[in-house]
Amino acid sequence: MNKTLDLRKIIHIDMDAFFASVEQRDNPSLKGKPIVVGGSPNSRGVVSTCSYEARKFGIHSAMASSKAFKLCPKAIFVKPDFSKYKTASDQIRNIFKEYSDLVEPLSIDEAFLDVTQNKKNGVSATRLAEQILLQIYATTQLTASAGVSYNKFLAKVASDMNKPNGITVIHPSKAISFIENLPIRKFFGIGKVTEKKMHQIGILNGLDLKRYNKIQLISMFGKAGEYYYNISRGIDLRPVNSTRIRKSVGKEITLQYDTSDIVQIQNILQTLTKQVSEILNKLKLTGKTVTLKIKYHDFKMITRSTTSSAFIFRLENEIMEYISQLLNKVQIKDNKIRLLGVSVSNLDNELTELVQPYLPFNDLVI
Ligand code: DCP
Ligand code: CA
Ligand code: CA
Repeated sequence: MNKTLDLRKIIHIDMDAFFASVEQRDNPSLKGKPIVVGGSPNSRGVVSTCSYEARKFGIHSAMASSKAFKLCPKAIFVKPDFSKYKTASDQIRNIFKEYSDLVEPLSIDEAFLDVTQNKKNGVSATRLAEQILLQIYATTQLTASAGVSYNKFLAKVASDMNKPNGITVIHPSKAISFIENLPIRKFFGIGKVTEKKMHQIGILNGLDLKRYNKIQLISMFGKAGEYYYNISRGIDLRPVNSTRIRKSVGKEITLQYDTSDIVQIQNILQTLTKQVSEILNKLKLTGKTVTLKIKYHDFKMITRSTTSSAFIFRLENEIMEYISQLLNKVQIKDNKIRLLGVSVSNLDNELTELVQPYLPFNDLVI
């Protein structure tokens, strides 16, 4: 594709306050009120999301529920019901497929659509986005927002500009000035850590970012530097991928109480290993690499891996044998553990298996 002449039409759709909106839809007494979906405030639970009414109090995803309660004591706390969210997620994906064959779900509540070639000939991308939002509402009674532009980066950033129930179009002629004025915090693909690093060296917006050349950015940020260089110039040639390949299978869990009890730790790892093995079996996958993840009481996180030369990891016992060896090599005694994870990667698939949407089960407690 010609770098300077990217003539695609990309739409990014993202549901508004997704879990919270589903709960308000299904229980009208919650409508118009500050509600928090997630763990209860008197456990170690976290906020999955909250209604827009609750956001006014400063509550947001991944915040401790106890803190959310302090910010807004009158907020109503609702336990997540993942089966309802999955149903709505499937419904919106079916709608997307009516518009294009090139649909890439990015998580449970959002997707990219490449509508350069679409199934509703002769209609502009903006009109298509309007139709999709209307159809989502008619089918699910939920609202979504859309971003329309010529690449994924711009479409994704745009969908967030006019929430809820809004459409933002970034025309190619406006893209450069839009990016120049965009705060780094809003850049899709720049996480909190990188944002902080950029702020420290005075990169606050797209224009600041553009002042650095490619070599400087790569020396500061590694491979991602090239991506930053390109997006600051409105260039993002990543295709919309309707067939992403699964890269790993993993399970992790936050413990209800931090522990250094080795027997308890082994039991939990056995349970996680069993779950991972079941998924591998179901998908008929084997892997070469086993990884143990540990987060300590002080939030320090480590991962330890073993890679075999062959695809040998599918069965529970085989995976567990290596997990136990990895566990033997890590320090536990003086630092209690708050989270454990097991994953198998380097999979043998050439499958066109869709990546399962990541469901943040941080709140799972055993
Ligand atoms: N989610 C979660 N834990 C997180 C982030 C999100 O459980 N740390 C869940 C709850 C959200 C859903 O994923 O409803 C979608 O996440 P979004 O980031 O798209 O947030 P929302 O849809 O809730 O709000 P917005 O309207 O800002 O998109
Ligand atoms: Ca959303
Ligand atoms: Ca989302």
